[in-house]
Amino acid sequence: MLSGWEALPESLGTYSADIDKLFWDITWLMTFSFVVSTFVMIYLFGAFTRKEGVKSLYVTGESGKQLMLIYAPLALFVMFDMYIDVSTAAVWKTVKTELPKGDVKVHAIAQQWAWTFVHEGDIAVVNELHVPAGKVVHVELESSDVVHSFSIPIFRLKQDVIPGRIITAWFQSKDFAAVKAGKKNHLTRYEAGKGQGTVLAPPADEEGTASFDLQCTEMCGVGHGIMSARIILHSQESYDAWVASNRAEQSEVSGDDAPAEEAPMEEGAAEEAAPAM
Ligand SMILES: [Cu+2]
Repeated sequence: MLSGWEALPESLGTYSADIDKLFWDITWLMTFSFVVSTFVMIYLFGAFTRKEGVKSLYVTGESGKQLMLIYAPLALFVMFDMYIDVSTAAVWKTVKTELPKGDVKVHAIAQQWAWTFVHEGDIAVVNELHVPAGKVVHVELESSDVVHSFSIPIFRLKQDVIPGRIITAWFQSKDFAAVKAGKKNHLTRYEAGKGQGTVLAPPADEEGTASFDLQCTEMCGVGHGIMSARIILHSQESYDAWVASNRAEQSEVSGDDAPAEEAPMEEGAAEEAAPAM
């Protein structure tokens, strides 16, 4: 049973509410169109069914009244289309064609079936994207094998990741206090043996962080279903501390006087050195 079911996840990005508005506009326009056309069709089946002693009509659709019946609904649907096209174009421009100046840049490498995020200071982490809340983040997306899709549901961001190209996606979360206040305290997700839609408590956040789902949304092979990751939004202080401590750890790993086998390797840290950017 889907207890705790919600239509959409939290909306915590600067443009996520615009995308939700488009989603609901299109949903209601299509629902209206579907319901009206279905009822008209059912009515016509009954009204114009074969009747004893009544000859069928030969309708050419040329009289003024008949033309009205054709063009009035057509005009209505064209208006719906125009409304959707115009409002979509405005949001598309914001999300996809205009890249605002970035505060933070992350390089993301998709492969079957994991994400490697190379943060500032060459901090490479597998399946964990760390960013400061409230800042414009540029994510340079690259694939080392097949087409993947980078998706962060709370921002309503989706971007295909294409081998041979580097595509820059961007997002900006609400500020940290708003993110914390907006985070729902449950996740509806799959857990083996319990079935789809099981309500689970999310993993506990560390002080100064809030974590959310990040996933691949392109069928990219047999392990596609396990290609999920986390985005960890930090308060500015927490982010600065995270960068400082991980940068120090990484330089210890690569330092001449620190033998690699003694260097602490954080769980989830990349096995290999960060690729040159
Ligand atoms: Cu994938």
